[in-house]
Amino acid sequence: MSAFDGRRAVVIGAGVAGRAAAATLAAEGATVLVTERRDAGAVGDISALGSAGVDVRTGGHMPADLDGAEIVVVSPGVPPDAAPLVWARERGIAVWGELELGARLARVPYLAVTGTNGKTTTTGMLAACLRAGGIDAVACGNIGFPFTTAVREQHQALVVEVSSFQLAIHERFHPRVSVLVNLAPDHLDHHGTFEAYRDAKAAIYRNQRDDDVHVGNRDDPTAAAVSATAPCAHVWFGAGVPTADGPDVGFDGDTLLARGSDGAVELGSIDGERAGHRVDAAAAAAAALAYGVTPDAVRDGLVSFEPAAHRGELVAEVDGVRFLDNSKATNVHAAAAAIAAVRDAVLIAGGRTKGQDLSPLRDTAGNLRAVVAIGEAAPSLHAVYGDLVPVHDAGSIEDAVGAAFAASARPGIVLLAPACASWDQFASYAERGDRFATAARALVAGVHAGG
Ligand code: UMA
Repeated sequence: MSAFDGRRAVVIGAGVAGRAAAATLAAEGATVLVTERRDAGAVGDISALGSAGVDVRTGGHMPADLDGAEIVVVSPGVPPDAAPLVWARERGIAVWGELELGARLARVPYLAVTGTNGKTTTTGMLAACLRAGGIDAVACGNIGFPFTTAVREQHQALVVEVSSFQLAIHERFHPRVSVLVNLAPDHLDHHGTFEAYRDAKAAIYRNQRDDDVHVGNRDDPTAAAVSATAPCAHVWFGAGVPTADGPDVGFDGDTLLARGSDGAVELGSIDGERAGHRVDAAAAAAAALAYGVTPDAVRDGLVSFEPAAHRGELVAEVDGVRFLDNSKATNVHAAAAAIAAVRDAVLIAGGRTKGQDLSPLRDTAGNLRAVVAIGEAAPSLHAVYGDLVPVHDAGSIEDAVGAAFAASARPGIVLLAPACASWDQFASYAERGDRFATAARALVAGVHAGG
């Protein structure tokens, strides 16, 4: 009998995480209600929940939704002060996130990856290294495949990408190996302060003990300070050559190396398309080795890994103008890294700032010939760049593509690196990137027609 048999659970939010949590709770024998702020028409097809015996109430939250509830499971993006969470706390009902539910159901060891940027690539690379080492491992969590679904499948290990939203409210999440890839301000509208965001990230290792491992970034002082206090063994990665005084995993030129008892062990070359993922590769390799995967398997895993979409890929080339989609650059740190890799480019940026200060982007103006501003952040982008490069406004991503194409050199680069969340204009960064790519490809017709 499951610990959830006959218990009444309420899930807040009918997005990806909420649906997964509801289906898992129902499969574990709980009586489940999903309550969703949006109207039914906006939520999409939820018939699968009905088939699984889950009740769904759309169009807003009401105190009566919580009647009889023993557990409230909250979707990661629901603000901490949202009304249903306040009601639950007032009534003394336990509020869990998906990490808590997943941790209570996990039957196999799991590794966890967090950080401000590069989480998804590191998670994918780490899972690929484990699989190359003969371990049936799956990447899950914030990456888009919910942890609460993955725990019910048959695997030997899980590699969980965890966000600050998820980490902020767990109690029992206990990874064997945890990774903090890097740390810079993000999601300040959700957490309130950078300190609260940082503390949420630090919660990744809260339950780790002596025989667990935390992997930290030696070259990121903010992240390293957080990593240093992990209550378990440490492994460090960095850009330098691994030595007794340097990182345990690092680089000599493009060659990734790990410090071994008989000198350095080669883990392959991180060059070509992978050159933008050096930090992620070093972090993933360090975590895989810490989990017991052999250097040969790490090398094979890194070679087999295919980076996911919206992380700087070339999506169209029109009249000598290359369109690069880095829609996943949803904060200043990620956008600045993407802009640093281009010259004389037109930047498309903007969206919801999430409380970030965009002014550090001023340092990137030397790599740009123009900026096209979209979404809520447009006034802030004028303030950041207005006295340095021309800034144009666009009401939609399609208009932005047209304006950027017009402003670009021939040959030239148009870079989508928004530095902001997509949520003011799109359902997700993926939708924003897809529409950017579609609009860029559509320019071909116009160019051939002489437009
Ligand atoms: N909602 C309510 N009441 C509220 C607030 C929201 O009902 O008061 C509803 C919304 O109307 C919506 C649902 O809750 O229907 C949205 O839930 P959500 O924002 O938690 O999104 P999900 O679709 O469940 O996706 C979440 C993660 N999203 C966020 O953390 C914002 C996904 O990460 C993740 O892949 C998925 O769970 C599976 O675990 C995305 C993300 O952008 C990729 N993450 C952020 C990031 O990476 O920076 C943290």
